[in-house]
Formats: sequence, C-alpha cells, structure tokens
Amino acid sequence: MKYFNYNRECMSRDALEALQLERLKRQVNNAYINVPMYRERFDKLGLRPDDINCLADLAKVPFTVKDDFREQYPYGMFAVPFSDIVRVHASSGTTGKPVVNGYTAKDLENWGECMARTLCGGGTDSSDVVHVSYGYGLFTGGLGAHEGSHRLGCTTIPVSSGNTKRQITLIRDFGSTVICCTPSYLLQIIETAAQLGIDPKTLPVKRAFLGAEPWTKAMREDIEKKLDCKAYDIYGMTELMGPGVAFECEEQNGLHVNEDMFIVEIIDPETGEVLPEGEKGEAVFTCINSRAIPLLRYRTRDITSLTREACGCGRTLARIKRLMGRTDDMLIIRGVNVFPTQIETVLVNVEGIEPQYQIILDRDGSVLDNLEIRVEVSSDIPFDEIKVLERLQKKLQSELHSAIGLNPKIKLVEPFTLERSAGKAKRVIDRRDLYGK
Ligand code: DLL
Repeated sequence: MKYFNYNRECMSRDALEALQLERLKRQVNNAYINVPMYRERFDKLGLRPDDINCLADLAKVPFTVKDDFREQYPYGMFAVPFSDIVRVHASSGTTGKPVVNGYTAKDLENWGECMARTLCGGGTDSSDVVHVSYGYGLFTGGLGAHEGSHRLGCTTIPVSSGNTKRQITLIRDFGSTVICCTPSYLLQIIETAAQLGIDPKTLPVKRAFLGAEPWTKAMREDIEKKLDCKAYDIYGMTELMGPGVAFECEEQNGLHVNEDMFIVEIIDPETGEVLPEGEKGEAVFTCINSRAIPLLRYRTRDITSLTREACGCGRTLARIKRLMGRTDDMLIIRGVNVFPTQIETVLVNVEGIEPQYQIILDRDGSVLDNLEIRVEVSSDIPFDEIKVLERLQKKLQSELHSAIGLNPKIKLVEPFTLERSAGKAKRVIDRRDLYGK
C-alpha cells in the first residue's frame, strides 16, 4: 500500500478532527476579516468568528453557492493581496460568467500534495510515466494532474486533450504507465486504438485516474478489461481547488476526502439540514486550508453519501460514494460544464428563431456525447428556402460555439412542432444514463 503522506492520510480521527477545528477557526476568521461578502453575511446573522468552537458549530455558518462566485466575479472572493495570487483557473458559471478560483503559491503546493496523494492512492510512484490528457488551460484538470505527478516525482507528459491518434502514438513511444483524463475520453482512446488495429491491452498503461464527469461502475469494468488496467475515480471542482478533493484508493470502494484540507458535510438539498452518515444528499465542502479563497460551506450540487468506516487501505480519511447525480440542471458534455440557460441565452438573442427548443444528448453507440439542439424557426422565415435556413444554422452554430465551447448539431424545425408542456417545459432529453440509474 502506497501513501504520499502517511501522517496525514492515516492520522487518528481525534487528531484529524483537532486539526480540522484549528484550521476551521483560522479560516472563518480569515473569511470574516478579509472577504466583505462573508463579513456582511456574518454580521447580518449576528454570527462572530469566535462563535465557532467545535466542528458541529460549522452548521451555524451560512452556505456559499455558485451565484456568489458570479456576483463576486472576478476577484471579490479573494482574501489575500492580489500580489500573492500566482494563478487563476476558471470554469463555466450558470449565466456565462466563469467561476474563478485563485491560488497563492502555498495553495498550489497544497493542490500538488492532494493530487500526489491521489496518484499514489492508486499505486503510482516515481518510476511511473504519467500521461496527462486532461485539458490544460483555465480548466483545472490538466495542470492539477500535472502538479501532482511532478510532486510525486513521476515523469510527466503534458499532452492535454485532443488529437487522439497522436495520444496513442505518444503513449506507446513514451511508455506511459499512467493516464489522467475524463472517462469518456479514455474510452475514445481505446476505441481509436482498436480502429488503428492496435490491441489496447498492448498499451503500457496500468492505471487511469478518471473524473471531471459522471461515469458508472459498468464503464469502469469496460475500461479495466479493454485496457488491462486499474481505473480510479477522482473528484474535484474548480471552486474547491480542482481535482484532488477526493480520490479512490486501491480498494476502489468510495473516494477518500482530503479531510485535512476540506471538511465535507452531506445536507438535505431542500432543507439545508446536515444529514447523518450514510444518507444520500448534497455534498457541501469547506476549504479549511486554502489561502486565496476561504470558501465556507460550498454547495456543490453533487449528490453522494459519506462514510467514516475504516477502509482496508488504512486511511482514516472519510469516503464519499461514487457520485449519484446533481441537484441542478448542469450538464457535463464531453467534459464541458454547460447550463441549459447558457444555450437559451444564445437562442433568444438570434433573430429568426423562437425560444422553443430541445437539447438532446446521447451516446448513440459511440463513446462520445452527441449534442443536438432542435429549435423552431419563426413563422416569418420561409421554411422551404434552404439558403436562409443554412445561414441561420451557421449563425446559431458559431454563437453557440463561442458561448459554450461545443459544436452542437443544430436541427431547425417548423414553427409549433416541438412538444409543448402544460407545466415545466421539458427542454433537456438526456439519454446517456450517466450515473447508471
Ligand atoms: O471537473 C475538476 C476535475 C478535473 C475533477 C479532473 C476530476 C478530474 P469543474 O469543471 O469545476 O471541475 O467541474 C466540477 O464536475 O461538481 C461534478 O458535477 C463533476 N465531477 C467532477 N469529478 C467527478 C467524478 C472539475 N469523479 C463538476 N464523478 C463537479 C462525477 C464529477 N462527476
């Protein structure tokens, strides 16, 4: 069994909770003093940082939500002087404004530690060659995995995503024993290898660290069989840091939360009440060791459950179950987070179409997500004039591409042909069965 930091990953629960409390108090204080949004919120509730005296007192602290990031865009959540910020990452927000996270040098060091624990948790060591196919850039996947691999002393191959044939050549030529990417992209790599006449089993990859989107147990079995490797589930999100928040160990039975860095709670998404261990609800994280953004009780919208039962690997860190869904309508399409409202905003602003649309997602036998948008043209558009329709289609395509970074298939349909609903319109038809329901 390999650990990157045995003293932290296997510390007694008592010692861990004492450390959490010390860090929580420091963080609440930091948030109150340095982030006006938190100070106003605390003052409104009559809550003072010194009201937090035990871990259970965390329940007194108000939640933070994605909209707060939008309102504080871009840097309003930062608690340190801007000169201390050494990196910024971002992902899509609900309304098109990105959600921004900032990092001090110490934050990057801690991120590297969390990702080194993640890779080590699946048996990686410094003799491994780590092929990083998560996207590099504002997305946290690429640089997060990179940082962890570097920290563990592995040979890092910073390929980023795309150009699948080249990925396969590089994996073979460079002898990559570990791959980090989204599960759907790994399936695409496997499929492409097979199409090229290469048996994926002959590739040197022995371990895969997969996350950033939902995947099922069945997908894990498929990947492990086809690639003859171990596939580990890894969890994280931009607001919290990026990947490295929780990771599977070699037991592959739930994801260990790096609890010296994050306090995790499971709440009832309707009432906000903290639920007992084992119950399914929304995961809420407090970043107790971050410097740039002291994020308190962040509602992830991700559904899971929590256990503190001892794990066969010896780690004492609590585990969350493989994710079971989301409480909001965020879609993850080819690894990109998309809110239907972002699509709607584009549609209502393009002339010649009606805001009557359907978003259809499937995998259609392929491993990649297909996104189709069906939209009604306005009655005053001549539906039999192909040139007019083509122009409209192109316009929609390019506007959608700049808004969500994806190239959906656009199907223009005649006015009044999409199904109407008496209640909530059913805009999204997702046939992908992502969480294996
Ligand atoms: O996806 C960070 C990440 C990069 C995680 C690489 C793992 C690996 P965001 O783009 O902000 O950050 O998206 C976060 O993705 O709230 C979940 O809904 C979903 N997600 C992330 N990991 C998993 C997973 C990165 N293992 C959102 N299973 C989260 C299911 C996941 N969903």
